[in-house]
Amino acid sequence: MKLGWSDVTPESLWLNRRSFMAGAAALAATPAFALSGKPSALSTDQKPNSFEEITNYNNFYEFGFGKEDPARYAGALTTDPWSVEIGGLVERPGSYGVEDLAPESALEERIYRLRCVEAWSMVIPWLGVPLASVLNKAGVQPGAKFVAFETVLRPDEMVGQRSRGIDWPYREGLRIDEAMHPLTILATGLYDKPMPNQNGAPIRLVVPWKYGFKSIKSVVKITLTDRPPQTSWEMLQPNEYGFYANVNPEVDHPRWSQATERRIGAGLLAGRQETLMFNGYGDQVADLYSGMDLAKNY
Ligand SMILES: Nc1nc2c(c(=O)[nH]1)N[C@H]1C(S)=C(S)[C@@H](COP(=O)(O)O)O[C@H]1N2
Ligand SMILES: [Mo]
Repeated sequence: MKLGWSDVTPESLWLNRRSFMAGAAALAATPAFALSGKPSALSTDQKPNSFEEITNYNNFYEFGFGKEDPARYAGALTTDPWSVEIGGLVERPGSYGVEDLAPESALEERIYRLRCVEAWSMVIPWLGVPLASVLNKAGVQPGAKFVAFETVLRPDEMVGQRSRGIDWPYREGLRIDEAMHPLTILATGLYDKPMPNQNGAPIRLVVPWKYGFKSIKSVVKITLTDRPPQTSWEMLQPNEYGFYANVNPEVDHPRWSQATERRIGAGLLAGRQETLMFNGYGDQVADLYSGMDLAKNY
C-alpha cells in the first residue's frame, strides 16, 4: 500500500494504524502528529541533542547490539494497542491503557541528561508523566518497598529476543522512594512527538540520575513488591552492574573509568566532559542515599 501525506492525519493514523503495519517503520521514524507538554522546573537548560541523534544512536538489545540496530529494526514492533499490567501490592491491580496512565493533557516536558554506563551521554526532551502519578492510580499498598518493571516479550517482532545472552524479557527495578521521586517519569514521547519505537514506544521509564540501563523501554508490566526485584544486568554481570546504578564518577566500572563522558554530537574537538555525581541531580536525590556506602551499593 502506498501512503500519501494526506492519508496520515491523526485520525486516519489512529484508525488505520493496524492496516499500515507494512509502513510502520517509516511512521515510527516520523510520527505524524504533534504533542505538547507543560514546561517543568525540573528540566535542564542544557542544549538537547538533535532528534536525529536521539533516534539513531540507541541501546535496545531486543533489536540487536549495534547502536544503529534499533533505528533499523524497531519499526517492526506493534505498539498499538498496548496496555500495562499493574499488580502486586496495589489496591487496584489490572490492565491500564497508555492513554489512561499518561493522558495527553497531563504530559510534561522533561529535558534530562541521559548518562549511559558505557560513558556516553545525551540531553533528551522527553514528554511524560511522573511515575508517582501512575502508581497512585493503582494505589500503592503500605507494604510495597520496590517496583519491578518488564519490557514486552515478543520475539516475532523483536529480532534480538530470538537470540540468547539476556534472559528475556528485559527487567528493571527501583526502590519505592526512587519510584515515587518527582524526577522519575514514564515517558510517552520526545520532541513533541509520540515515542519513536527505537526509544521505547509506547511507554518507557526515565530515571535521570541513574545509568541509562535502568530506564527500561516498552514497558508492559509493573509489579509492586516487598523485596528487591531481579534486574537483567545484575542477573547477567552482578560484579559490573548493581541494583542502584546511580551515576557516580568515583566508582569505576571494573573495565573502564566513570569519571568522564562523551557527549554525543559534541564533535571530536569538544573533548570529554566530567561526569557529575548522580548525573548532576544530587541536589534533588542525594537524600535518598544518606548513610549508604555507594561504592558497595553501586
Ligand atoms: N528493554 C530495554 N530497555 C532499555 C535497554 C534495552 O536494551 N532494552 N537499554 C538501556 C540502555 S543501556 C540505555 S543507555 C537506554 C538508552 O535509551 P535511548 O536509546 O532512548 O537513548 O535505554 C535503556 N533501556
Ligand atoms: Mo546504557
